[in-house]
Amino acid sequence: MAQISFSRRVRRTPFSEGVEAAGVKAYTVYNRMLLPTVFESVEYDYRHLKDHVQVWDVAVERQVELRGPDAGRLMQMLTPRDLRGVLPGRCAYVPIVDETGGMLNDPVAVKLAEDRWWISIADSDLLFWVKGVAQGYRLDVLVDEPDVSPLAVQGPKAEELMVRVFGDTIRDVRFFRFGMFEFEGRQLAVARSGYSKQGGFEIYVEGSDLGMPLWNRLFEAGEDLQVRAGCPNLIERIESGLLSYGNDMTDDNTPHECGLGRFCDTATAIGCVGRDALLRVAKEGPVQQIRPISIEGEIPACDRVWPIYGNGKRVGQVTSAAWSPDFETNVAIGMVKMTHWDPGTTIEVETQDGMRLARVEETFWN
Ligand code: THG
Repeated sequence: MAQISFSRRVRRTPFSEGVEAAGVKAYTVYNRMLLPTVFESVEYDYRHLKDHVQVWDVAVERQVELRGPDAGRLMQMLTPRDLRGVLPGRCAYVPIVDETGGMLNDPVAVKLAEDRWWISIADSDLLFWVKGVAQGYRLDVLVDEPDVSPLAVQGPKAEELMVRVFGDTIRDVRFFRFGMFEFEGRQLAVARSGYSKQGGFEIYVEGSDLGMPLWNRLFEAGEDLQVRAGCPNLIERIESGLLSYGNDMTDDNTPHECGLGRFCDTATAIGCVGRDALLRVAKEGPVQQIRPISIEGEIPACDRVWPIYGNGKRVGQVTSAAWSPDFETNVAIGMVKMTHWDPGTTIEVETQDGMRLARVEETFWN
């Protein structure tokens, strides 16, 4: 199989040295930056994540910083989630939509202060859209990408490891909140969050120079906890129903189709650019929606859209799939038309290796 070449256009991260020393076996490119995908093997990494603790280089979760008097107003223009209840010190998972109600990104918004937000983005060029909106509406706000690189600590022993590095008060940080914690004389935002359902934290490492010192400190402190380098794990994130922008949804999908209706308050999100479009589609309701799907038999890597058929007609597509050792089935995420989205419905999935029998499930596997 051919390799993908490295160059300046694919950015390294402040933790790349550590990732290489840990024996990374594969990367993907995300926000024009390297994101590890495999260390030992996807299945080995999965087992270790669920049993121990891992340190993840998720610097690709780039921050779009909004700073100035209009930061809050701009933030609310970007999302149909009503942000009035989001106080400084809190994070919020926020669908970002365009003027048609199409998904542009599904980031975590971090409210640092009334006049300062970080938007911790998934893989799309959101900075351009945010700068465009700010300029188009002549808002009094600075929009840029700061030197901030998240490092995630995930797994059942994550809290124990974090206590050893940041102290006992890290235990008081609640889910989707953050506190400021000292490392080498600098203050870093540390949130209880992350792209797994195994529990853990994300450290927003401000200043690339701190990257390797923090990486090394975590590995020294966690030796007896069997800490390993890890990365967002394909199997675990499908089991957990964590969506991947660009894979499971694109700008062709509304938040409601993505099952993100619970993060929309379209009626009260005054100023949201896509509000009118979403009010229209929300009234009718979506005609297709993300569903958990189990697939029978052997499956290849899901590196393309797999059409779904029901009664011989196309009724959707699978966009993520993997063998789950714990649930002993292939777990998958797909977009399914209303006629076939009820749990228990039997469907067929067309992989590059042929047709497979599949079933729409009631819930994700967590
Ligand atoms: N953390 C941070 N930035 C990120 C991600 C992250 N940017 C890219 C990508 N991940 C954005 N996508 C997601 C998807 C899911 C979640 C977070 C970011 C997530 N969802 C939980 C859920 O769906 O159960 C919790 C949502 C909630 O209850 O508010 O955590 O992982 N910094």
